[in-house]
Parts: sequence; C-alpha cells; structure tokens
Amino acid sequence: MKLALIGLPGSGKSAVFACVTGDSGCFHNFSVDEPYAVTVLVPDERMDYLRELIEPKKFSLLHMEVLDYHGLFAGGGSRDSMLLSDVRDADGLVIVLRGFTDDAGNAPDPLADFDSVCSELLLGDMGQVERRIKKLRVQVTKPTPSQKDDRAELAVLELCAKCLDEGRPVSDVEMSDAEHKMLRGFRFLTGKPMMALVNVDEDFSVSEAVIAKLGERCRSVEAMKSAIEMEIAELDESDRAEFMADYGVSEPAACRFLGAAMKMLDMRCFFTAVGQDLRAWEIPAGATALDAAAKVHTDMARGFIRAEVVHFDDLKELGSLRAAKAARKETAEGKGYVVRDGDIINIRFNV
Ligand SMILES: Nc1nc2c(ncn2[C@@H]2O[C@H](COP(=O)(O)OP(=O)(O)OP(=O)(O)O)[C@@H](O)[C@H]2O)c(=O)[nH]1
Ligand SMILES: [Mg+2]
Repeated sequence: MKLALIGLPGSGKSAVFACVTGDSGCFHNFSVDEPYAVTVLVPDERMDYLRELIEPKKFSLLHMEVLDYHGLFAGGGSRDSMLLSDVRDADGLVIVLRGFTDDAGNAPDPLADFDSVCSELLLGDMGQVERRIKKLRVQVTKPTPSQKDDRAELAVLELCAKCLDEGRPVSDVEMSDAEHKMLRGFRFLTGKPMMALVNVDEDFSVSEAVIAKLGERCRSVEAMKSAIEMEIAELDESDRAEFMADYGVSEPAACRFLGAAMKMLDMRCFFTAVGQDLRAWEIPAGATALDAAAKVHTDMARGFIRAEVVHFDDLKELGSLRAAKAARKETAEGKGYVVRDGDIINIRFNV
C-alpha cells in the first residue's frame, strides 16, 4: 500500500511525515523530482495478541509506504505535472492542510487550501483525458481492429472530461466494471481515495463545519498536532504518558494515522498462521476467500479446496484456536466467501 502526502508549500507535509514514520530525513530532501519515501509497519494489537499466543518464529505486520512530496503550486506547470504523474502510483492521497498561522502571518484556511489542491488534481487529470480524447477522435475514423473498443473508450472519456470540466472528480462518473477496467491505466488522481489531514497547532482547532465540508470530499478527515506529536516522539517512555495526557493526545500519531489510512483505502486485514509464520495481509473490501488465497500464493488459489476461518474476536474470547474450534467457531468456506476484517484464515489446497 502506498500513500502520497501532498499539499501546498509549507502546509506541514514533512512535519506530518516525520510524526507518522519517525523518520526526519524528509527535511533534508532537497530534490524537486524525488519524493522522500519510507515503508512503515502498521501496528495492530490483534497481531500482538496472536504473537503472544502462538509464539511464531516469523512475524510480519502490514507494510505501508509513505511518500513526502514537495509543495504543489497553484498553476504549477511542468514541475507540478511531473510530481503529479509520480503521485498516480499511490493507492491513496493524504492532503495535508495548514492549520497554523504561517511565518508571513497568514491565518489558516484549510477549505481554501483544499480547493487549491483539488484544482491541481483536476487539471492533472484533465490534461491526460484531453490528450487521449484528441488521439482517439482521429483513431476512431480509421477502420482498425480496435475501432469498437476505441469508440467505447472515447465515450467514457468524454463523460470524464465533462465531469472534470464541471470541477468534479472522475470518481463521480458512473461507470460499469468493464469501463472501470478500461480506464484503469489512467490511474486518475481524482479517482483515488483521499484523506484530509489538517496540521494544527495549539492556537487553532478545526470547526465542525470545516470537518463536515471536507468529509463530503474525503473518505477520512483527521487533525494532527504535528509539532506536539514530534516532541512526544522524542520523549522518554516515562515522560510520554504524562505529556500526552497534558495535551489531550490519547494515541500516538502513527497509530491513529495508519488506522485512518486503512479506513480510507477501504482495506481489510486478515491473518494467516502457517507453521511458525504469523502474517497479516491486506485485501480490498469485498474480496473473497479465493482472492485471499491468491494474495498468499498463486498455488493456493489454483488448488483451492476450502478456507477454514476463525474470527479473531472469537479466538480472543475463547482464549485459543483449539477452544474456538471446540466451540464450533471455525467455519469451512468456499471460494466466494467474503473476507472480514480480523479473519484468521487457513487455506486448504491441493496442487
Ligand atoms: N506553528 C506551527 N508551525 C508548523 C507546524 N507544522 C509545520 N510548521 C512549520 O511550517 C513550516 C513548513 O513545515 P514543513 O513540514 O517543512 O512543510 P512542508 O509542507 O513539508 O513544506 P514544503 O515541503 O516546502 O512544501 C516549517 O517552518 C515548520 O516549522 C505546526 O503544526 N505549527
Ligand atoms: Mg516538505
């Protein structure tokens, strides 16, 4: 999973990045072309519980790659278009919004900044759509083998262009699964899930009205006191709890942020414990037991027999896998079973 931190210059992207990754190398990245990237482990209390219970030799949490980009300039031209073409690889966007008075004395206005960032994303997609439409319009006049497909693509792209032109994201365009598939290669910026993250200091809090407004456009809205969180991260364990209580911070930034990111990406997490290897895996909402098998190993999907499933909550309530099985909490599921967050899955297969 890949998360891109983007926003206007000086909104605090690097401060947020340092908080959630614990890596302050981002402050020394002066390359305009390359983002600063770090892969972090996603903490999970359920995995901690299973680890104590099973005592596996190998233990792997989910991984999340976090990328800190340079600031977007409104109407930023070629520099921004290069940055945005890199951002197309991300699974989700974190729009970092300034929630503190900047050095020039400008009061924060997260909604206006959010609109500026969205305009850049819209323009980025618009450029791509227009170029392709122009090409297709010529192409469909020729009797090529792909003429039918080209016509179909052109029709959806024209809907996308209209939508973008009205200032709305391509995710607003109603598309069939086949159409989605057809346009997948574009990796539209305005088709990606978004989190709005307001980077606030002590003097500013985000109003309910602003949160509601951002919530209309984003799957998740978070506020983070990155300056304070950075101080917390640097404290000794013994001072940390008291400091956090003083500032009303209940959970370290990284945990909260990564939890919100999983929600934004609409990912489910399932576990496997095979032999001495305990692992967490991510899978999109709605994915099936067969998808889960394919995620673990292509052979498992090819020779899929059944999935034996125990939910983590049942295991925890009963204290062990054996007890959960005795209480008939384990079920045998077929290929089409929709995986739930927290399922512990054992794939039976034969190749
Ligand atoms: N008061 C206050 N200042 C902050 C906060 N977060 C960041 N800053 C300051 O704002 C400035 C920009 O912070 P960065 O984290 O470097 O912002 P950025 O978005 O990465 O900036 P660019 O990469 O240049 O676009 C720095 O001077 C920070 O010290 C905050 O929560 N409160
Ligand atoms: Mg920065």
